[in-house]
Amino acid sequence: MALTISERRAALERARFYAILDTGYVAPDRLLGVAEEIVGGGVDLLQLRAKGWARSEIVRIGQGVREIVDRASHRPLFILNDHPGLAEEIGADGVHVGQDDLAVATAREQAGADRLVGKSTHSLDQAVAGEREGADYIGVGPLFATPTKPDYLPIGLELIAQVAAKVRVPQFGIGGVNEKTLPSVLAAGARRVVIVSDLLRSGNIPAYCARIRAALKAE
Ligand code: TZP
Ligand code: MG
Repeated sequence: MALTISERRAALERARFYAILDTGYVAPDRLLGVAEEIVGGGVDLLQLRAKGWARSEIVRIGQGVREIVDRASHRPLFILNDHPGLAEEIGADGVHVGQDDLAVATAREQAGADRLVGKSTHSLDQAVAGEREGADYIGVGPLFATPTKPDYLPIGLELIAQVAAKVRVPQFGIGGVNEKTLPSVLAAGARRVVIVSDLLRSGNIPAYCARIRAALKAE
């Protein structure tokens, strides 16, 4: 059974560990296996990010990820990067848009009113604007230089506390978050993080997820 928007927002409020299944890091034939490992690792949110992929392929993999998420007893939220028009067909819990993508209201209109909309922000002004625009959550970053978004300048850790003081919707620190940087990110005041490359390149995804969850719980 699909969750209601209030159930989805409540799950988001509790969430702390957000993983992105980025097709830039995983061979196509490994994607569903990796999704299974990430979900089994107990993440709170899983995003499918398939830049440059054909819509039909995104739907195919997206539906596979949906089935994996549905089988998990802890029911993580499944977010689709971009493509709000595919959210219903895939059964995503929400979509994620960047600064150069559709406005939040337009994404929600296309995805359906019962789905979450998250937005990437790269400054305090953008974070405040993202909440005003109606985003259910915001990503704040890149905190550090990252191979996943090589063209972006790091914004630094000070922004975490500044955003927390001004924005009420859940905020996820993103960009260069890994096992080494996580303690500094938490010490800077972050409660929630997104991890992409460090997770996907780790040799043992379930063990990696367990260590991150333990570090988050200890804070
Ligand atoms: N948005 C800001 S940074 C980033 C995105 C999608 C990528 C973060 O990836 P990584 O590999 O965890 O640094
Ligand atoms: Mg985008």
